Amino acid sequence: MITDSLKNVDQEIERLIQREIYRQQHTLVLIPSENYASLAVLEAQGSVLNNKYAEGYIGKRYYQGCKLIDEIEYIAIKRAKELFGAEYVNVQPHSGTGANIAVYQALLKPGEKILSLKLTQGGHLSHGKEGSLPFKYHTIVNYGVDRKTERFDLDEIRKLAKKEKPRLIIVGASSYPRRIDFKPWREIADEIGAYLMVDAAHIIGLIAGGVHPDPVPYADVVTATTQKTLRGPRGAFILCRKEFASAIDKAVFPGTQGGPFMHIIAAKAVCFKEASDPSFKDYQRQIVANCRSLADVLVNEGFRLVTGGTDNHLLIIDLSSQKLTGEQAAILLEEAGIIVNKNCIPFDPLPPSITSGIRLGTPALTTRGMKEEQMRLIGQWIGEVLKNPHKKQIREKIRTKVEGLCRDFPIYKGFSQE
Ligand code: DSN
Repeated sequence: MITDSLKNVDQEIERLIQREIYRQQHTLVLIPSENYASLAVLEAQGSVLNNKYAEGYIGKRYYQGCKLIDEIEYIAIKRAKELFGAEYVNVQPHSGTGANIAVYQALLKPGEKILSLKLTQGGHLSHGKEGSLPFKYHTIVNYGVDRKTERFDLDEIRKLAKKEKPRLIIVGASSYPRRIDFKPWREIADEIGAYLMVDAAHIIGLIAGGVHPDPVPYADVVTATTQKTLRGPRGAFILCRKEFASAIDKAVFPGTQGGPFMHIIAAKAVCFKEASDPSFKDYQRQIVANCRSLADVLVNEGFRLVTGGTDNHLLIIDLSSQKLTGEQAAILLEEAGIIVNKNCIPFDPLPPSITSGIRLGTPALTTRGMKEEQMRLIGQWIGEVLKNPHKKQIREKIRTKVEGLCRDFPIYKGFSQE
């Protein structure tokens, strides 16, 4: 049985994977945290490295048979260090949330305070939302964005930091469409003697491509995922100053994880190699150019964007004046083959399960090779669908156009196009 193909062993799952290939190929993915990993990344991820246990770190494993595993982890670390200019790297975290929890464990004592961005104004669950692990073990204080500009107001954040005196300040967001300069955040952290952690999960590819300010010179610790703008496997890594290396390593293993996923670490190494290629900079530049172009079309179509636009890979449409909720808009767009997610706007009167906004991003479309010309089309289609919520025939018409565009920009050449 172990040499048989998936098709022979489990047709139910194989069929669903085939259908998912079809879905990915024939829809336009505008979820800013999604992307298409290369076949090389997928190959490493699906390799026999899956079979190996390697608890511990290079040269200090709790299992035999780890010589090649050590080489793979060494290469992944070396490439990440070079790519980001970091003093120290841990490539073992299974996920972004896991990496963040490991940082809290490494830097904080139970009860110590964290200052982070409010979830409903762009933050992330793992930055201390009620019900999360950090919420249970730490005091969480949130900053938000300015009501008028919808951007960070550093004077207000400095005042809050001085009043609350957190031990850790987290900068990082899941839905903040503007560039973040990390220097003033470092200054605020220094003024109150706090650690500065940057959660760069969303923007890490932009940072690697040189199209977003670099947090590494300013942060004590940077966490990031590999599957988003970095276009690698699902997983995470931590960059830190040398002085935190041992605490971070211990917090990842055995603090919060057991055996590392060596097939994923190999795929991370491939992803870091791909991100070091000069063409990756072009890719990142195009992500940002595409997002600006999409924003311009949407504004021309009459939509209000949170902060008025974008500097990075994502934007948020405020639908309050369209009399549509984010949930309704996301469902309507999916019917037309356009995949987005509902998202709170700052000071949203609606709960996160409904929302007044949708979040759109361009990393996946840009991987398909789409440029400004396609963004203009897609922006107009989004406008047509959202301005005609009661017209099913419009969604059907757009769906046909979407499929045509998808055929012109295949994701994986040679994969089933049916
Ligand atoms: N769930 C991710 C996102 O979509 O932004 C963050 O982890």
